[in-house]
Amino acid sequence: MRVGEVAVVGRPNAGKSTLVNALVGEKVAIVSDKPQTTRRRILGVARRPGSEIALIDTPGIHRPRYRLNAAMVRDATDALRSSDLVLLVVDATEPPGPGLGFILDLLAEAGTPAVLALNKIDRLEKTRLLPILAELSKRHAFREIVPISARTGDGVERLCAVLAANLPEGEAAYPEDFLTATAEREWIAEVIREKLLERTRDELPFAHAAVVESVRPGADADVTVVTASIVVEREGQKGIVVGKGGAMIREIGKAAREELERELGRRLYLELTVRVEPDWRNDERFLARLRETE
Ligand SMILES: Nc1nc2c(ncn2[C@@H]2O[C@H](COP(=O)(O)OP(=O)(O)OP(=O)(O)O)[C@@H](O)[C@H]2O)c(=O)[nH]1
Ligand SMILES: [Mg+2]
Repeated sequence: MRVGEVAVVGRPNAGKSTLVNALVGEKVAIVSDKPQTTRRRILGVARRPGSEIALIDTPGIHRPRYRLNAAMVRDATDALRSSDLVLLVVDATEPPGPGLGFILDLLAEAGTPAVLALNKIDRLEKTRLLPILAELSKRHAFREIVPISARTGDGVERLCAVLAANLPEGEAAYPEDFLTATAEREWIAEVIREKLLERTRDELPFAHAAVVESVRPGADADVTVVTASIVVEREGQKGIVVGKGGAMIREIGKAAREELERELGRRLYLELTVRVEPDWRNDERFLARLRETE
């Protein structure tokens, strides 16, 4: 068996979570078209005959301006240093800039072996691929560079084989049906965030958090009652999330409930509210509470 931990790192929005979901074969991480969607490490186990790959999805590495972001970047760099292998995901449609240079410096410094996945090739003309591959191979001694599309699945199985081949031999570390370590209430909060991210723009995607306050059985035995809140920084943002006559928050709640009911296989009653916590992104106590479930 090839077994080990692979830290999936890269710039925000490169497609790390999409790729982790594709490799695992189940949705273990939320995805959105906004940067900084993933805010903490997420484990997803990918199994193939002869291999068990513990993928650690991480927040995109960026220049942090708040304590929240400093903790996100720390999560990513810790994973990069402590894993058996790094999988660097690069968006092929973005010109390589200083942000990528910073990650390559981290890689060189950590000395962890690394594979590069050049993602989103479905959006690239074939003739443009070669010069990008040549440029990236000059920047770091990658074990291998694999062009992929996490969205269409193109190249993903080849990448999986490359990852396995670069892991040590060992014995399976997780029970056969184990996919992720995310606790249920944490996952509920993530799905709420995903539905909000799908429907908002500008500063809101960065300025919100979701907190699940309680999960308990309802009066009706087959219903679970969840109380949760979306936290924003200002009254104006609260107005946007609530929407006209409560339309937006109802829509977010409905979309989250429908997905969660499908995934959890039971009925949910989701009580969703919005509240303002000024400057929560710098509030150590609030951030500690967000991470409590880890
Ligand atoms: N066209 C195309 N889009 C992709 C591909 N992979 C991911 N995306 C899109 O890119 C966006 C970002 O994807 P995510 O998986 O959330 O990216 P991430 O790297 O996890 O982002 P952060 O968590 O914010 O760091 C989403 O809109 C995805 O649908 C791909 O192969 N092709
Ligand atoms: Mg992500």
